[in-house]
Amino acid sequence: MAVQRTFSIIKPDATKRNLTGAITAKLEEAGLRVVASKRIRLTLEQAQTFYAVHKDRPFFGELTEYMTSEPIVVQVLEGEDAIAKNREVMGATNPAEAAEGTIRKEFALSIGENSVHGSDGPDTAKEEIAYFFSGLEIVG
Ligand code: RTP
Ligand code: MG
Repeated sequence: MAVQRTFSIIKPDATKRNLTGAITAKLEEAGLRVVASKRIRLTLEQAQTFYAVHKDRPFFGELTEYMTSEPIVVQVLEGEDAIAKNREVMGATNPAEAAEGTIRKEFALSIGENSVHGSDGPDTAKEEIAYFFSGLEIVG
């Protein structure tokens, strides 16, 4: 597997509880390198654009409100097989189903307030990175 980049978000429930460092440590321990990082506050319009794929789902309103409720930390992660590796260390969407040792098992509060986002494939990784970062902000 080649070196890949993926996009990660430390979500509002986690920044609010001061877990940015603890979550970043888990990502780094999994072999992922943080090659870009910034703390931002999403507008509702930005959250709706980012999660447009879920616009017809019943939780869309709740999800986009939540994502704007506190600052988030957006990151680009780099490493061997980074997309799958990040999904693995995040754990299942629902923390009740997440494996031991994963970020969501350890930190997530609920299926909605689940502490992290990670791109689900190469195309979304590319799109999501480009939505939040310019080339100059990513230093590999
Ligand atoms: P993410 O996109 O945030 O990395 O998470 P994911 O792939 O594991 O989950 P996805 O199905 O893409 O859902 C996106 C986010 O929507 C919230 N959600 N709430 N209330 C619910 O039933 C529900 N289902 C999903 C979660 O914050 C999830 O991460
Ligand atoms: Mg997803």
